Amino acid sequence: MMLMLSVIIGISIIIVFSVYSEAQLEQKTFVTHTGQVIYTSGDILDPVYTNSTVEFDPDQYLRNFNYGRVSESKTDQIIRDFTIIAEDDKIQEISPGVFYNVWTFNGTVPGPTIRATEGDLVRVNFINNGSKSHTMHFHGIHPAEMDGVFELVGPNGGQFTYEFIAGPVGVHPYHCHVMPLEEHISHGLYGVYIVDPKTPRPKADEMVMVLNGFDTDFDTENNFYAANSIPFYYQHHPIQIKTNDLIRIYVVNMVEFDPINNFHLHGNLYNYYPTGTDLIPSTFTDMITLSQTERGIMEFQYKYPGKYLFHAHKVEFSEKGWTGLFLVQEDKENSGD
Ligand SMILES: [Cu+2]
Repeated sequence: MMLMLSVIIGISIIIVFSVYSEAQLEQKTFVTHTGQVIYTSGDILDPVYTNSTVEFDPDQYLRNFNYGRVSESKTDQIIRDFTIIAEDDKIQEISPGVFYNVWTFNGTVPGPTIRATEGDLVRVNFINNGSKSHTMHFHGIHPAEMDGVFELVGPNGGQFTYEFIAGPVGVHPYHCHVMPLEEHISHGLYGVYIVDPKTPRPKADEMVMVLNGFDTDFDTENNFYAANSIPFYYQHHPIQIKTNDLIRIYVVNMVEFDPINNFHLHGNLYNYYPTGTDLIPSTFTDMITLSQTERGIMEFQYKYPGKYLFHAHKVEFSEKGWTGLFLVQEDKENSGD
């Protein structure tokens, strides 16, 4: 009898607990000013993306490189074809409960990381599905008519093919160059373009970090800052790396409105290659300062396992989201123990 009673009480507790847990996970519904229905868990720091029109995962973006569709011409020229579609009507929850009209290349801010080897023919089929004119302006060396400044690409399906030889070696930004530039960049029309040397750099755990911000109340000051768009993301989802692994970060500062940004690494120093154009680092430091579109390559290895911060040492930026963590785990296979 007592056993029976205990079983009944036990089952009741489980039922009550599971109903309670489900209530805790209940999603809230918001209707935006455009009439779009969006759901959020209401969590304070970890945004949940249920809006199907814009999906952005900083973990996926971090190590995702788009090498294009590769072909070879009769003269052995490597050709890399990319298709980039601009849109300007998407709403994204850029911080929990904060919805912002992002302007996107291929649906995300930043756009895809385009990657080629020096000397390849890069061909970008650009389609503007936005409601305003947009372009793609690549930093790098190319003919004037491929510069994406004077050749406006009209809205609702306008097209343009950018074609140039990849170079110089390094890490470069690309962005829309239509006036008012401040508006087109700050809404999110930018991304990273990497040109690899013909003799590849040493093997490494490679990642891309775009330092950016969002002015959500349109007062020409950023309300949020981040590495890869989502404030505090890598603080709550630390980037996992291994001791003694060579880490290579392609870092590009795209913050609008503020004259400088910077990158500080804890418990370590890094070799820094400004613009990535030289294969010999110019400095060994734990701190670089970058103005808009300034960029470079950072390389480092962690000797000791543990959690290490990386963040803007412009503290205002780190307190508004531009901060993250590396979780360094012991590489037992290669530790030599
Ligand atoms: Cu634009």
